[in-house]
Amino acid sequence: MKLVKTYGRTRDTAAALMAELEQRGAVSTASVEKVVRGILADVRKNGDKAVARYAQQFDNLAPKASLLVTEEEMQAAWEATSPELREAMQTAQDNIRAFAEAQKPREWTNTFTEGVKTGQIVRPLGSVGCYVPGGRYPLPSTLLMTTTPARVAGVERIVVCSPKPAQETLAAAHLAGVTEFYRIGGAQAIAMMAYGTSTVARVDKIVGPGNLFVTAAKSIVSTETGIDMPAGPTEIVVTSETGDPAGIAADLVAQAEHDPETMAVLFTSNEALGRAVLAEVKLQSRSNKLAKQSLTARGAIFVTQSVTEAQELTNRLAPEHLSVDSARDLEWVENAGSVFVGPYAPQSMGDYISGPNHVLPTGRNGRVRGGLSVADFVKVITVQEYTRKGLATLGPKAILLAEAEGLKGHAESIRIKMKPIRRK
Ligand code: HSO
Ligand code: ZN
Repeated sequence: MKLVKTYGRTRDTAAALMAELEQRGAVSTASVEKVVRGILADVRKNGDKAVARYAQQFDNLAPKASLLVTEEEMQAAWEATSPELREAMQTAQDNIRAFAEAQKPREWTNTFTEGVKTGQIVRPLGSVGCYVPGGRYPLPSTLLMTTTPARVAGVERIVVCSPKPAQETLAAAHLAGVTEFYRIGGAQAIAMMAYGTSTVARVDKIVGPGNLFVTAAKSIVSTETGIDMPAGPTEIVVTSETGDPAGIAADLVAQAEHDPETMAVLFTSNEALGRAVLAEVKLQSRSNKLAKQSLTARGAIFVTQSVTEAQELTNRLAPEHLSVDSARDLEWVENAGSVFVGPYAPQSMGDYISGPNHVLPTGRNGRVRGGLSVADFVKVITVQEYTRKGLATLGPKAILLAEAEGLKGHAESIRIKMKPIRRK
């Protein structure tokens, strides 16, 4: 982890480092795009055969082994899980569900003009594919975070793909009521769900985080399949003036252990705090190899000239996770996936159990959307209904607008409906 001041002698270094961190979303998937396109094309053309070949090659699946995990396997995994862990999973699921219920888009109708009723109806997607990463760590929490809002939305078919699923992941799948689970990962899993094969039907939308290959594959298939967002390697920003160095360092080290690509940043105008966090991070990451690796590559403490500058730089990075000192800070937050407020809100609580989703926008996508939510699993369909009187009121103005655009047929379609209907 390095410490740079945004002013004085290190001003240019700080600006260059900031620019590098801002670029990372776009740059990183480009490096794997060619390989990924090859895998996608292969699966699209050769279907199950290609999928099986990649599963053997990348996930060491035995040639005859079935990709489909049976419900009995998931049940057995649940039964082999300790009662304490089962209860923790249950509590996590309850909180994720309650939060998703509260986020559900509502149906409504309103009459803004007499005789013109407008509104919206909400319908679930027909099918979704939830990607649950399995490489470095088993992530049963991600299985709950992706499937629970889908279920709350009312999605009928929920498919899960995860490479080499651990017992804990299978147990979570049982708890979530998953019935279609494939042990496959990477770009080939995304291709299978996006294009379908002769044994696996395609899905309407693919959600969930993943490594560079998965993220690149999702963005490529997004021209024909819905996706949630590019959720790539984790990012943490802490923006603090008064925080506790040990607590801040612990959050940075925690997210840094996910992936060598993790970005971990502290913005503060308080130089003493910056230096104390630097020392703490060294201490706390000593025996955490992965965390050390990512903190060396993309760990930075920016000591800023002012509090406002720290806030501006934070919004520029639009981080996946953001920790701030108090609720007053929410006023300046413009871009972030999820915000953690105060000294007693470890980011890891959000990873597991608070209720808000941990599938969050990375690579500066916090500028355009927040985390995965039940809204990602529904369509909000708009509705409009006219009475004759309503059409008589708004029709003439619409005709003027249509004529201004030179669209005669549009104008005429309104005129004709404005006349009384002749019944034969
Ligand atoms: N921090 C990750 C989610 C996660 N952490 C899962 C632990 N398990 C991305 O938000
Ligand atoms: Zn995490």
